[in-house]
Amino acid sequence: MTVKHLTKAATVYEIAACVREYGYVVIDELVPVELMDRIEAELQPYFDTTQFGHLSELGFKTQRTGSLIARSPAVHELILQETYLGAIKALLSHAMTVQLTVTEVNSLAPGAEAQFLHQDEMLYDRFPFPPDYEILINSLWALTEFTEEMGATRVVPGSHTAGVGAQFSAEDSLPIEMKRGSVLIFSGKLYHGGGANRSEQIRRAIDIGFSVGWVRQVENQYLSCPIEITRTLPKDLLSLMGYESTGGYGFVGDRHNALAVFDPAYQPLLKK
Ligand SMILES: O=C(O)CCC(=O)C(=O)O
Ligand SMILES: [Fe+2]
Repeated sequence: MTVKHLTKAATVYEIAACVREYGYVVIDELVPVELMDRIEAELQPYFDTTQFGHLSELGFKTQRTGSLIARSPAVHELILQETYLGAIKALLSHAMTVQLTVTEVNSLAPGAEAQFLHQDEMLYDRFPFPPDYEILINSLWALTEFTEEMGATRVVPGSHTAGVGAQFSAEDSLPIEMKRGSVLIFSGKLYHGGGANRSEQIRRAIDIGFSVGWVRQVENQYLSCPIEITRTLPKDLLSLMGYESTGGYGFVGDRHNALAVFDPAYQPLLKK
């Protein structure tokens, strides 16, 4: 078994095809290290004050620093990276709307133990979604380098077809080693977990997750970003945060598009 890697020249279709076939793909050095430096500088004050996890599933030596839209303007560039977002939208194109479901940095301190292998989809009450229906696509950007020793995320290749309740052991999994600025994109059905950090360095992943628009967000985007900041954001980001309404869900007032709260130019969904 080898880890599936693509270069940053890969097309949206190649990326989506890999995720469909293997359950995941790594795109090497998709964004410059300089963007990672800016994100790190913007988030450092929050890293310094984030508490460690209080559940073994979340890691007693793992910090999860959220609200990245509000806290790091540079993260907006990451989320809106064209090839990356194009691939995510292609993988969720069966949904009327695609939304951000989580934005947080997972920091594994030295001594952090390996996380249990799991499917991210299980967050939704372990509901057995159809095997051919993707509810969420997750991604982990390497804010620091990812080596096996530092606790690189481990994936079980092809396990996205195994279904709810499948059992895998650490030997079935591979470490996703990658350089800063690279990204691991994976299906919500893929079995994976954070590795054990046996190094002296902190391993940091920027976890940006997307889901179909009709499930509840894992991280509440409406409250994670103060309205004063939300008002300044571009429409593409507002839509991803969940402020895009369809004819069926997400409206405000008299069936108005919720985006009209920020700019009346976004027309009501229904014309008089
Ligand atoms: O940080 C990681 O390597 C993976 C974390 C993860 O999969 C999770 O918390 O759901
Ligand atoms: Fe996970």
